[in-house]
Amino acid sequence: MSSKISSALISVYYKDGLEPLVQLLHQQGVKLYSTGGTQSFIEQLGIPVVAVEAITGYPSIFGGRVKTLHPAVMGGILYRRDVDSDLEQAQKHEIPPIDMVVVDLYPFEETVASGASDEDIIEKIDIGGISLIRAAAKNHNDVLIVSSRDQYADVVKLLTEKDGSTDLADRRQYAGAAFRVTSQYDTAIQTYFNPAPVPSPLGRGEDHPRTAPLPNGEGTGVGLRYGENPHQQATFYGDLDAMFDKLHGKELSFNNLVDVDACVGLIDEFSETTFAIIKHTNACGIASASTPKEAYLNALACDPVSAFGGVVITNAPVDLETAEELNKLFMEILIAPDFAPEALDLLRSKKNRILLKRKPAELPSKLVKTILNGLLEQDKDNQTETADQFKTVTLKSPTDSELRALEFALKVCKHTKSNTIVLAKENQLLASGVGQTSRVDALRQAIEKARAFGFDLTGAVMASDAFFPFPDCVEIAHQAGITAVVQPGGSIRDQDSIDYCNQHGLAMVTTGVRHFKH
Ligand code: 93A
Repeated sequence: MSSKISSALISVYYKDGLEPLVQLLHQQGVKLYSTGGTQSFIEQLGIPVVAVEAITGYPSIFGGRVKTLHPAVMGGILYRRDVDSDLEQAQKHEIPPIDMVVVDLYPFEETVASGASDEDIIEKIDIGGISLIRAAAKNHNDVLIVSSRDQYADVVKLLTEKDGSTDLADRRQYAGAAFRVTSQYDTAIQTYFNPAPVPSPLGRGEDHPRTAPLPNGEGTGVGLRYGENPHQQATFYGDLDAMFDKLHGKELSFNNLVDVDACVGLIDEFSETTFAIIKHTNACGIASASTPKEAYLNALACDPVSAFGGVVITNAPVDLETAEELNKLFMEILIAPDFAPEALDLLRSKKNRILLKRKPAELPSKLVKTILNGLLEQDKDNQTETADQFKTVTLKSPTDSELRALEFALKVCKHTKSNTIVLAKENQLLASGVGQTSRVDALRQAIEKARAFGFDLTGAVMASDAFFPFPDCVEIAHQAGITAVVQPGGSIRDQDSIDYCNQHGLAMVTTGVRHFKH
């Protein structure tokens, strides 16, 4: 139903951008009502405007807290133009119709962000404006609500095109936008009144607990110092306290948390005593051994250069002799299920090093990431293939030692960015090629790295996250001394790689399971 606007109430905090709308309404013969500051602004434009007090018969009182909160104003917006008794009552109480409402609310969030006092913030909780918006949106059958400065240009276009009238569909659309405005406004207020508890071990210090509502509107997150880079804001949503006790060190950063996540996923593949060192979510060292010290030293030996500033994780309690070795490394974080008291004393000697004691907590089985204007959800890659599931496809079978090395390499491979090739010997990573656009590049990178750190690849094994499209990888691997290979298989040219292995005495097993990680 098209209806012509004959009167409008305008009450806006920021006046900028308002002029073209006011000019148009004036040209279209709309009677304008307004509140103090807005009224002055309109008068300065030389446009006639009636003070809202002329409707209410009341001045603005209590420092402006009550300006438009009056039955004559709310009634003028809310009465139903098609209900006889409403029309009669409006007439009886001399309530003039208000067909359009334009509001720009007190800037609550902006005031909070400015670091204003509690008193000033409370004063910026808009009551009258929000009531005007809700009333007009409720009665969108008869009234057009403009609830944001962002809408001025569109409203000018609409009223120009329709010569000062609107359709019910237009008004309903603006009502929907209005309820979004009021909802977000109230969410900001409730967030201010109910800040998220600051998680003691891992969250921000008490200095500035910036909080944000969860994307689904429930609960709150914890503000981090910044995101992946200092110019990016960031928030963590979740309960780290359930996973770790922080025993020492500074606040965890966004990148720390991402690496901690990668570490936890990797170490959980291993039941024997294992140490892993992570840089940018990939393992730059990992080894299993009979003692924690040996496991750590073997992990470090893989790439002591990258280990600098890394995140270290173990599945074994840290004893003093291991702590003495660990203490020589500059690391961001050390995660362990437990620490011997003397080990903890020693490791605490470095001020910024973060020490996390891991608790036995269940992790979600799903993984979510945002893409484009939505999100993707998938099961986590919780499948790990063991030697008894390997299918030997070459004439030669891997030796027992090679089988154990292949199992080890495959576990690491699963947790390394694709495309990846992982080179290992029994219980120790030798090198990996990480996040390459070609598998051959990943292999070449791995071989070069292993040699740079003094490893002889003779008798080493290779794991690939996906199949070999051509036999070039097995050829390069063989030339480097590698003797056994694990890969998913499934390429139409599998046989070319198998033939090469058979001709040169390599053992190859397939798993049938790809482990891309992006
Ligand atoms: O303090 S209020 O909550 N009480 C009111 O009755 C009221 N009516 C409008 N604030 C009220 N407003 C707000 O005043 C509007 O939302 C707008 O932000 C502002 C415009 O005031 P002025 O026209 O005096 O600059």
